[in-house]
Amino acid sequence: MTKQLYCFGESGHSYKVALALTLAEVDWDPIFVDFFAGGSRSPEFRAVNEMGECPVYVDDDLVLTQSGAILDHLSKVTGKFGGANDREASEILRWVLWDNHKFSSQAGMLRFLMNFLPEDKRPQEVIAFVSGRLKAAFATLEAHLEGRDWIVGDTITNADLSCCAYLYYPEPFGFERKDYPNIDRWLDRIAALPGWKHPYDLMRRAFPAA
Ligand SMILES: N[C@@H](CCC(=O)N[C@@H](CS)C(=O)NCC(=O)O)C(=O)O
Repeated sequence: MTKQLYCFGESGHSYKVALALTLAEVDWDPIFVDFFAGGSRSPEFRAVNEMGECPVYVDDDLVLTQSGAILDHLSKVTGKFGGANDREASEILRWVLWDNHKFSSQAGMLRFLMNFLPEDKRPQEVIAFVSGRLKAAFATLEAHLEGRDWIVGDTITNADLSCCAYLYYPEPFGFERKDYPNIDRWLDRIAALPGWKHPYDLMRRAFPAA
């Protein structure tokens, strides 16, 4: 049976998994969740994921949520992106946890507040606070990538797939690639991998292109 991913184009957390599946050449079908119309809050969706979040990965009787857990599962199945040894696997986990706590979580929230909320509902104080925290996280990643091609080891891993998730989107949230040359080169490196696709080319968007 083809694997399925509950997702939507604007969801960077979903993109992590969509990209892992695509780069690993696994057949999968997206199931569109109309997030901005409350799709992740419906009783039907809650029955699929009690946490009310995308992505949800379905493979036969396996239903798995949390992008980090899904990436880890896919590595076990495909043998890809999980690191070369136990030490690298622990390093990858460290960055995936950091990403979920400090990086993609804040980037996703900020991009939502600055682009998808109606203009008169955008909370400027919250935007300023989250922007400051996200800037510090960008500095952490930029420094780590100094002299490195990949976040962990010498090839792409789940650490890269997790951390890059929000950085190819066009909607502004204070991230300019020119301000972070190491991140800029790293994003080009990922995008040059055979089979790479932009999130909007992998998953249906809720907001069509302007
Ligand atoms: N840590 C989760 C975050 C997932 C997440 O926040 N997904 C967003 C869409 S990008 C969502 O569904 N949010 C619903 C909500 O916050 O109510 C993961 O990595 O899967």
